Amino acid sequence: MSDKAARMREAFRSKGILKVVGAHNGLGAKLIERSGFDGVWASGLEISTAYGLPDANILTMTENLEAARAINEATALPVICDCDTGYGNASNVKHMVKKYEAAGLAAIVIEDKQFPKVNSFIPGRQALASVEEFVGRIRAAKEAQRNPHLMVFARVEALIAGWGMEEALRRAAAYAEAGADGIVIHSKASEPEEVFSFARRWDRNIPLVAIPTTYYRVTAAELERGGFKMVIYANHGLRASIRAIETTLETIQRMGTTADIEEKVASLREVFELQGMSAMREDERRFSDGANVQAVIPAARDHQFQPDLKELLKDKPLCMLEVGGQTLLERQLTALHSVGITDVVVVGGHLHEKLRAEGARVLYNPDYRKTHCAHSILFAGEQLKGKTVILYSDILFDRQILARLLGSPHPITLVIDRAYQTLPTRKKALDLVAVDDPALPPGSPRRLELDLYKPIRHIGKRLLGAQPTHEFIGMAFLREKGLDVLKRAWEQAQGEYQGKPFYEASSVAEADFTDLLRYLLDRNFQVFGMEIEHGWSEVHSRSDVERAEAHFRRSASTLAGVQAPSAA
Ligand code: SPV
Ligand code: MG
Repeated sequence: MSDKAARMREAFRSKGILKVVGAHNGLGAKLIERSGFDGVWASGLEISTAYGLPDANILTMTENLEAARAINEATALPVICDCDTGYGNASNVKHMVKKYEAAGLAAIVIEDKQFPKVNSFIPGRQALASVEEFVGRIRAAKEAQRNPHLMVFARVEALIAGWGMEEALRRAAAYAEAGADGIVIHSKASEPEEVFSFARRWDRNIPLVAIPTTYYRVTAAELERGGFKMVIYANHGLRASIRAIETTLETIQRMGTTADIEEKVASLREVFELQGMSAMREDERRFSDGANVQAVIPAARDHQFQPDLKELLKDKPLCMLEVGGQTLLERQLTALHSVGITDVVVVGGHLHEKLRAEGARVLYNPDYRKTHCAHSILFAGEQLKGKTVILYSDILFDRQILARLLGSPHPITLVIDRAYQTLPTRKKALDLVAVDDPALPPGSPRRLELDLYKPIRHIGKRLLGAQPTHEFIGMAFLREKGLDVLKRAWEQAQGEYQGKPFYEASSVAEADFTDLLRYLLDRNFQVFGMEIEHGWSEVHSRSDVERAEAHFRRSASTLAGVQAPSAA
């Protein structure tokens, strides 16, 4: 039953007394739902107060409807709407019912006073409508409704206006006769006796509702025993929040700091939870480019051959190295998550027992000493399916690069950096790339199209006979076809190159990913490079670590801790 009106009718039949609490916005509704109540009262008093205005029909029907709509949309609970007098005569009521019903509200309550009304607890000015005229409003409401489940409650104000019990009963009976689905009998007495005596004499088979604002000692169980089917705690959320806000403000003013109240107020985490932030993040993940993409991080290698990291890496693999308070792997996982990639396989080897990869699967390549990167990537074997990101475990990078990479239409795309040519010479043998499209000579006209993806001609540590144009950064994106081709190539190469060197590797087992890519290029399979300029760093030396640390310090101070730095 998705219709809240239908569900509420059902609840009246199947449950004991329904407990309903007043709200003026979606937040109130959520808190009420979280506390296990049966419904939300879209209270005129609360909504007026939230605007800082008297509860006296100052707000228009549209404004009250907007508030009720926001309340309704924030909760799965049925919302019972305080519609005051119905904003005029029977014609106004008809229009109003159409609008409230269309907004999916479960019930409306109209009171038998004259428009403009004032709140029932304001002495004087509680002028009642004539019974006949109000009966017209009820009949108009019932005639206007299209959803047979929508409940129309008549609220009897005779006790409030001081017209006595007989008048209250006479009116309630007339409204029931006119088709009202329930009666709210309102009272400003400090004891419940008045409403109990009404209920004792009530002989119709439609539910009675109490609003025990002034006779607050009464319990829900007593009201239930007295014949009531619903109790509305009309304004207690509002009143509680006024007091809590005031106390907080007074403390801040007096202390000149929020230090004393930090522990007493709701945490931002709780606030985000109430907003539905985690559900939103989950949606973003599901609908993002990265949904259905997996990642493989080969992290099996012993990087202790990097001399100035020897000390730092004596008891952990490189991906567990902390840079700026987080390990390389944590930073990579955060970047992957930020583009929606949550299916991550980390292939460990050297000191794999020290791998901590929260939310990722860790595979152990026991042959890590005798094998190399290509083996580690393809070691994931059967577990590799569909779109796949390959990410070397020794790089930090701007997550925008990763986000852009996922947009590549090509079967295999490598991220290639053209800035490498301008960098000081590095000791390590680099993964070099040559593409057809060299840098533009000075004086070239501006190009409109950005040739983001460039066909790769050569790749390797040495490019025999070709001028390197880029460096492969250790990040690649394989679409389904690219992954299939890579897997098949790996199998073929095992047979073809058994016992022989494989490009720059002394055997296939020791092949680097670039050797395997070369094998593909030699078989005329087109691999593309996505060009970048800077925005990443390998971590192979103490100076790499220091530069990265400085970067994270700078980003943290620029962003003043509001947002995570963008480099992974
Ligand atoms: C409201 O909450 O606006 C009500 C209930 O109408 S009472 O304030 O008790 O009249
Ligand atoms: Mg009201």
